[in-house]
Amino acid sequence: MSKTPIRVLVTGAAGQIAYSLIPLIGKGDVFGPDQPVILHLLDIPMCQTVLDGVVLEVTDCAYPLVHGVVATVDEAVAFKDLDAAFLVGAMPRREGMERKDLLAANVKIFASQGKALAQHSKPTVRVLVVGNPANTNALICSKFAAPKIPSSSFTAMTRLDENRARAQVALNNGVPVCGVRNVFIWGNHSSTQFPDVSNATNNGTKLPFKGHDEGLISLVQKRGAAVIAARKLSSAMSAAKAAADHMRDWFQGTNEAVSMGVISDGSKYGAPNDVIFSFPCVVDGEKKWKIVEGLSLDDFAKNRLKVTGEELLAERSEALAATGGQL
Ligand code: NAX
Repeated sequence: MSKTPIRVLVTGAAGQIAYSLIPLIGKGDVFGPDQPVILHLLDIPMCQTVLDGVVLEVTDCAYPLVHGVVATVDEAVAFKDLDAAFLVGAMPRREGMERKDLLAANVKIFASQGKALAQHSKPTVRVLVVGNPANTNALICSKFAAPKIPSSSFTAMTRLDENRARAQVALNNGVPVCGVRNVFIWGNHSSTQFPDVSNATNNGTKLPFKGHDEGLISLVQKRGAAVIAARKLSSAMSAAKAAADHMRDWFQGTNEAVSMGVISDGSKYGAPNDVIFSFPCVVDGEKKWKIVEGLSLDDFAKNRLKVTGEELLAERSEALAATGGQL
């Protein structure tokens, strides 16, 4: 018997990440080769025409698994009965914009989308925030969706950073990337993130660890800027692939540890309480993630986690201030 279609939202649907992400969803790479989807596509009114064009192309792709498309600029329509949401659309940083203005603009967007999730989506919806600042946007969104949707149903994407680091480990060791695992991103999806290769394995065998590689850490932290410098556009193909990897592992489960920005309760690895912090996670068959425990952190790593945790706390206070006392 064929499965009931699930409703999957992509926001920022007229943008460049969505243009690479929608095909991965349509082909079954995310929710499985036998899981039909109804695509919900949201963008802002200014981008309505581009959104219409995306719908023309999705239609022309004739994906067997796409059982419907709901393209809209209305949040109430976009968030109706969702099973999964990729929140990709966000306010980009404009020239001269300070971090606090950027945070305030995004708080407005993610507060509104949090309310819309609570009001219109299924209480079991799983929400992946890609739009930057992804960790803090996810936190704000979860707070406005509470208590109907648990904070554990909100995650932020650090999988692109993990994929970048895995690829570098593979290159440095002269092995194909497919066997490389246990490369983790800790903390914020920002330049304070800590790419940690100390546990890296190839085909299940531990790779030699000769101390933290500042070159690799810096390369991963600055990779987004390198792509912009070369392409004159930010990462889109790789960002979409990472978003698909993240949601696939969340929806379908994984025994392999993968990096996910998840709510921290302050009890693991010294990360602060009540921030969305990237940890190594595994996911069970019920779509429940769990932070991998028992990894050892040396002083270098502990210090990096402290720095990125402090940045997340600072972002949180600025974002909460921007809610104007609503939280
Ligand atoms: P684009 O500018 O190509 O597309 C963004 C789209 O979002 C636009 O069509 C815009 O109209 C729409 N949008 C803005 N506000 C919206 C709202 N309130 N509701 C619905 N749609 C809205 O950007 P793109 O390259 O697709 O990047 C999207 C976001 O991903 C950015 O915030 C970017 O910083 C972030 N990224 C996050 C990454 C991560 O690892 N977490 C990596 C890639 C990427 O840089």
